[in-house]
Amino acid sequence: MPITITNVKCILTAPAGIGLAVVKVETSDAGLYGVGCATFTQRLTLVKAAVEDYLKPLLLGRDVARIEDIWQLCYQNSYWRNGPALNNAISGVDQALWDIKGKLANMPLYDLLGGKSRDGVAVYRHADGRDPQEVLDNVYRLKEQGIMYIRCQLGGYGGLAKQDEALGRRAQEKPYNNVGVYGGIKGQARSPEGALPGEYYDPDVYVLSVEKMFDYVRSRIGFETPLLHDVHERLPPIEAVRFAKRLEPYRLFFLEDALAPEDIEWFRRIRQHATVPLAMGELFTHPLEWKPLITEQLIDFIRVHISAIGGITPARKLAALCEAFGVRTAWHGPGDVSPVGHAANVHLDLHLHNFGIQEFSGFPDPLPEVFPGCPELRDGYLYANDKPGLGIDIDEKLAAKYPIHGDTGQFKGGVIYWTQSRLPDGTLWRP
Ligand code: GCO
Ligand code: MG
Repeated sequence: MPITITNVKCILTAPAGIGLAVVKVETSDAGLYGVGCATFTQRLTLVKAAVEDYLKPLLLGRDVARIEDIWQLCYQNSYWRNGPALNNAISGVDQALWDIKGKLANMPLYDLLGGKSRDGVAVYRHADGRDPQEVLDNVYRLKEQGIMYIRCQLGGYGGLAKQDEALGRRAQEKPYNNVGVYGGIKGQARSPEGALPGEYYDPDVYVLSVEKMFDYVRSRIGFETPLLHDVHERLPPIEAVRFAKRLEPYRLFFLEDALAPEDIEWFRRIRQHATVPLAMGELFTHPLEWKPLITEQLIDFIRVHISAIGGITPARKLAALCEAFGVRTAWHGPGDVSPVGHAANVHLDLHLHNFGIQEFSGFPDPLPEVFPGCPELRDGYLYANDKPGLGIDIDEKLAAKYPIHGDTGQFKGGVIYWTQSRLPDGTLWRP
């Protein structure tokens, strides 16, 4: 008698101030359930509706064992497909079904997938700062914690902020990434009279200051510490080509999101002019975005947000495609991946031969309390516990104490600010 799905629900919670979405799939076997990450923090209630209004009626009564069939069913059921909201909803179900399968097999997911290829997952963490010295201070701080790979950002992503009375906040004083300044170095953008509110930045100031920052850091720590940088799609394509070339002397481990998904054909130009290893993918939702980059070896690390491509089922297939072309994994691992999603990252990282590196944003309190079983970080490596499935749970009662709402750091009353990035003349530029 198959074990069947009896309930599918999407829990929204913001214990550490960033909105998270976790799907719980309950079954006909009393007490047996699975959890999965569905976190698209900018549109959480959309994901919840997709799960509870559409996937739940589709899935009730179906056999929990049929993960592949259920994934394909959810994927094509909406006819239009490959968008972030629906993919995240599917991911929540998919990860929960893998969690259930591990529990039934009494195996941690990494074992179910074929066992460990390594015993710990090397991570990179973020060193941010308002000036090169502050970045350097944070590099030293992370090295003292045993972190071996370090992403360096000068004032968040690319930009700089402009005080914004209309939006009632001083973005540049808002801490971001826990160490940096949200929106970057203030006071260097000029904008015309009457310019609209937004997170202003100047691409020229950005590239010139980051080049100086790496020169400053490298000249003081040498070249033994692998450093990374995230462009976050903030440059016109030709400027990204020039920037990649200019960063070659600083021997980066990788340069991330040098281009926006809309400009991926420019990776061919970057490859022609620069040898810096390239990482891309956190914004991807459609296979046609990653296929050419992998099959033409235009990138070196795939950076997808696993729930944004539909979960563990597609991630395994993507990793296999990457292995055939010498591309390694570097799954997206920011604060807007739930601890359940981080656990899924780590199980895949432990198993996959072509693992590259794992981004890790940390589990600030009270996340470990709301999500018992979080992977543990020790001396630069993440470790999953050996419990069956994903090895993590959600305490629903505790989660309910941290409702998502306007001022959870990313938006007020549903309006997100940090993605309202503008060039000095006020032109909106992708965030
Ligand atoms: C990263 C990402 C994030 C994103 C965030 C969007 O490299 O971790 O760029 O910082 O900006 O996940 O919601
Ligand atoms: Mg990024």
